[in-house]
Amino acid sequence: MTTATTAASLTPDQLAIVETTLDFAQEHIAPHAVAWDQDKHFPVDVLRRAAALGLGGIYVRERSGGSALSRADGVLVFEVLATACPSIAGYLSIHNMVAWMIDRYGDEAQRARWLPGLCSMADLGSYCLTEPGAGSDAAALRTRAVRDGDDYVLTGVKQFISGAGTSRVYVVMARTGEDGPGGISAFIVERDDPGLSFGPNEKKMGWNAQPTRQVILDEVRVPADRRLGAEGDGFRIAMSGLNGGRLGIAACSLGGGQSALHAAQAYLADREAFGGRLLDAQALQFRLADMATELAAARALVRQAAEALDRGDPQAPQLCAMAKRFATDTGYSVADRGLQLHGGYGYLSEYGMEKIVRDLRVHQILEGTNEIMRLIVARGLTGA
Ligand code: FAD
Ligand code: 2MC
Repeated sequence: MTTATTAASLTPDQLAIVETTLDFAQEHIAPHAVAWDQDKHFPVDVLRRAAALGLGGIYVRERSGGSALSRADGVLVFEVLATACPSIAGYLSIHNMVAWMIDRYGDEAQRARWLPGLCSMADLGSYCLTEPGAGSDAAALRTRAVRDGDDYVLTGVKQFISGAGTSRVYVVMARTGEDGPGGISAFIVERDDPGLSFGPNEKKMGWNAQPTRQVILDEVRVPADRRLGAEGDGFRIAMSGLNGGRLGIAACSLGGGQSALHAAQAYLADREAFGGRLLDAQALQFRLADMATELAAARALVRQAAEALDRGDPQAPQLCAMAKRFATDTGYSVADRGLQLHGGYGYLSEYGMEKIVRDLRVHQILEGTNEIMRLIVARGLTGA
């Protein structure tokens, strides 16, 4: 949700995007978010409604059927959606990363084949990099894609895949060559390809409104035209997708934190103790002031990184890592303080606060842990 300060710096188009997305989030997501979390319900119908507003292919070119928005626009969308539910917004960010990768690195035939379904969200997308033995050290992945005539045969296991089982389109990073990042290629695998199966839906602390499963590839044979980009380019493609993905997750943390701040302020205005409103206690006002200040700082950094990515600044990967680290730590900390300000009620599910805390916790882990974000920033500083 934009504050008065950020609203002043938005273009009329961006203000319209924020307004439309906010209306959608408040009408179609917020009223159901707590129940979806409890029931572990993945609301694919609501995602398709979001796609009707252009949110299925946010960064996809218009001629490929997308909305052709910038990253600076995208972070506004994800912040607003996450005020209603960080888990739904987080999945949508991943889906958009997949759609963008196919638009950016695919050929005409691949764009024509997969983007209409992804943009309308008739088909959902998943991003498959992590493996049981390779998470932070993603370049150590062991899933193999062996060339066999006009086909590749993929074998391996992908771990923690968001949307898996429900998604139809999987961008899978697999090894076609030597050890290390240079031996990795990217492939598009479909849910119905023989040999593809899924593990059980993981039981998680948060992000319960979307499934997380293993993706198991047992000699999945795909034609060579399923390769995305050149052989050996898969790691760079995967990383370039994550630059934008990290901004999306950062923005989702801003949205979750912002809604926790609003809820805490409303709660303190309503709650009476010691002969007056809790909101009139200066100690608590100062807590709100700190929460608002930290969110504003994080929002400014996310925006700066998004603008850097939009203009192709060579420092963009470092800025995206900084923004992801800072905004996800800030969002989690603000949400936790918002819970504390609700006293015991913050701990009850029906108030929605504990859900925000649980949902935002994983943002410090996925799309590169915050330790890995520090590693990326430090490498940029030291040139190591
Ligand atoms: P590890 O790499 O084993 O790390 C363990 C700990 O060591 C961490 O604290 C880490 O920060 C630290 N560490 C590791 N290396 C270093 C280092 N060099 N310096 C300092 N600290 C270090 N992956 C996908 O590909 N697609 C998805 O859709 C997806 N969705 C996910 C959804 C959920 C709910 C979760 C929990 C994860 C998801 N992931 C997904 C995986 C996620 O990206 C990884 O969990 C993450 O990258 C960390 O990898 P790991 O779990 O193997 O931890
Ligand atoms: N943007 C563009 N290119 C990048 C890049 C980035 N952010 N990061 C690396 N590259 C390029 C790099 O420039 C190099 O290219 P070239 O060969 O042309 O020189 C190549 O990729 C190899 O990079 P490194 O030498 O830096 O590779 P290394 O193995 O040392 O470390 C590291 C890379 C640690 C930064 C990477 O493995 C990483 O980001 N790990 C975290 C994994 C991760 O984020 N997983 C998220 C899974 S998805 C998820 O969680 C979801 C919820 C969807």
